[in-house]
Amino acid sequence: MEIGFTKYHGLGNDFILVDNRLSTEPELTPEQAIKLCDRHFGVGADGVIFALPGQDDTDYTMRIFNSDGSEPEMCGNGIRCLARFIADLENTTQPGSYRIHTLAGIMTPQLEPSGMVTVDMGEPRLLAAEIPTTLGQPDCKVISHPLEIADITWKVTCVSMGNPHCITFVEDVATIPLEVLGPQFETHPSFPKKINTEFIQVVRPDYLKMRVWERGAGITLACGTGACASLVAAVLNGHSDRRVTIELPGGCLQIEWAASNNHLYMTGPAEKVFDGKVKV
Ligand code: ZDP
Repeated sequence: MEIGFTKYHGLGNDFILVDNRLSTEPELTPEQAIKLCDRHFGVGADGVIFALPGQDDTDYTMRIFNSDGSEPEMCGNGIRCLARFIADLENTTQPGSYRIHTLAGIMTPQLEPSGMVTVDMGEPRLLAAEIPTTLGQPDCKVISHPLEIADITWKVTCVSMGNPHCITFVEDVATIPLEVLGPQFETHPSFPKKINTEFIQVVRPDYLKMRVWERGAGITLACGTGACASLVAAVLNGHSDRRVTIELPGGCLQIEWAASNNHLYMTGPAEKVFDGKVKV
């Protein structure tokens, strides 16, 4: 079988987008997604995203497989790419917004006249049981909590943006051996659904630097849900303002945690790379 796809990226966090509007089930299996994401034997991507028909009064449903075939609840850079993909499918250049059903609830990406995409990412979840993590008490927040990994006691803050994140503040993100630490955080028994791991350097209260090891995908150049979770962690620890620029290896995202409604708003680019067809 041959399948059509379009490759997009948000700050180098890259995805294979599939027009899945004719079926309510993804047109690829997780095994096929693993093969297509392979950078040597496939198309190459951090994940595969399906644009499915909407449900519960939404315009579209988004599903995503990580490059290891696991299915996360949400994907921040991915949903910006999905919004751009839908606008391309609908053949519209009008700035507009979409209501997208995800496993983490309804998200609303908005195409800006500038070409950027702003997404209402909803509210963060902070209780240990909601992350989920076994650190601390189930009904308490996990803020600057000790966690021993690789013979170091890290002070971690946990935030769910629908998917789970563990954030650690460090002096200098450049010196963190991410490929060594990432897998140990990801699979630590304190995180029953595994974890996305962010290291954050506070440059100024309005400017953070971030490096990320993603659950199911490893080192990526950017992570939108991770950037949102990291802002929440920075505010909870008294390190930053509620509106920041976050610099990732692939570029910058603007993130705001609105005091008025507790929602996170993420603004960043989403760019088409190419269309293709591939045998699966
Ligand atoms: O939670 C997970 O398993 C993540 N790997 C999902 C992907 C997150 C993403 N990088 C983002 O931008 O939020 C797409």
